[in-house]
Amino acid sequence: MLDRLNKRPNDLSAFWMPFTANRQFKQAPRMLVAAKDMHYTAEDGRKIMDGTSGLWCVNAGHCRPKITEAIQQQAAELDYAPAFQMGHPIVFEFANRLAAMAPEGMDHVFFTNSGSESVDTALKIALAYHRVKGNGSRFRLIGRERGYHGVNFGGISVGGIVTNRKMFGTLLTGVDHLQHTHLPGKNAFTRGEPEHGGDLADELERIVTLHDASTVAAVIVEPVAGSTGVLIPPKGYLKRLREICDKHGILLIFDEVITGFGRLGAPFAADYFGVVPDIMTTAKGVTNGVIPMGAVFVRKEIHDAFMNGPEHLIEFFHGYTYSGNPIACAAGLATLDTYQEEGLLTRASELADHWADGLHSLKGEPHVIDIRNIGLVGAIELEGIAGEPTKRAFSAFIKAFERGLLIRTTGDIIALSPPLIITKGQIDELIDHVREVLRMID
Ligand code: PXG
Repeated sequence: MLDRLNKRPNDLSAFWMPFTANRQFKQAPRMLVAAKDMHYTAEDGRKIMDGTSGLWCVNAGHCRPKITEAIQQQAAELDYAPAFQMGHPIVFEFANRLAAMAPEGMDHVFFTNSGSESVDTALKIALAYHRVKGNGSRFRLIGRERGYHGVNFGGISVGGIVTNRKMFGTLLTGVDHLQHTHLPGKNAFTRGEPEHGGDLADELERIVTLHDASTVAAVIVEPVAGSTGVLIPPKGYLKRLREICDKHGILLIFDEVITGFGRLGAPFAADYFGVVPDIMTTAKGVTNGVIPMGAVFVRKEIHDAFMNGPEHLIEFFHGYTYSGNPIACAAGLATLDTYQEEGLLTRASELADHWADGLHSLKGEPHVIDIRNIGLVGAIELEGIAGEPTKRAFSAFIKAFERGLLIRTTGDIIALSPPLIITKGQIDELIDHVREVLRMID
């Protein structure tokens, strides 16, 4: 039951909250009750600026009318259609629209319901691809330290965030990891792509030599690692990964769950860096975060490799009840319309300098040991309190929320990724908020 005055439920106990300090939250809940464009409304009526696009997903800002209307109309017309052995028009239309905007050659789309599902789908496509090509010995998957690829078993196996892995048994076997590219000693306070560390891609050559290329199926990386605290690829790093994969017949997977749909100032990170992977995982911004959905893009050769054998047989034993759900597709089409009408897929490139100036003006504020930026993403790394990691950034998060700004923290890093509709004036406001918060916390 809701208390209609303050909209707060009178019992918070049943809901086990994801990736949340449940006990802390339930003692002092932070409730959001409405949202519009750049702002949330908290239950006490305060406006909270969204410095994180929700969780890196609401790229066009909140409660955009076109998207709302599309969802309402679709829900009234065709609410659900079976995803297996049946079709409905809007899912084909949406796949075509996505393929048309994807990097060159990525012209087939497999729908999922989240980034985690997109990642596990991509890993399965990679393994099965080698097998249908007669290369079943290629079973190894290579991820990277500090990588985040969602929370399903495939994703945490190739992922490199220790807390997300250590409780969950043996994970997938046959996985190895590249070193992460975070070199604060050399690259601290770099604007954009760091100078140092491009050669870390050569470690892939070493790993491939160790296992032999004939056992390696795919390499998966986030072009810009988001969740771990915004690690930007050093100059030349992604190109070098591409070259090594090509040399050895290994598939390159870009996890673009965060970087997709305009976050860097180009539709995808593949466009931004001029490096096209073989498989690309997306979610979040594909529907502006409004309805759960993910989309895995694959190259024609990969898709076509499955299209053999008797035509009445299923080619790929994988899919979800809600793959290509009609309401999600309607939300997605309206989202693409909104992005296109407002130029949002490239808007971050127009704002990037102003954003970088603002962020780097925080150098010298208390506790700040590094600042990183690219497109409309930024990170401010704080010196942790001795013996109490994460505490300082978490108190920044609480203080910021009290003062009307939503930020994300991971470890002792503040991550920022505002909706792509943000104005320069609002960027200044956001940065001023952060500055004040840094001066307030212990
Ligand atoms: N891959 C990447 C690169 C991600 O960033 C996922 C996969 C998983 O997506 P789903 O939809 O299953 O959550 C993600 C998700 C944060 C944060 O603040 C990041 C994510 C999710 C929630 C919070 O760092 N990324």
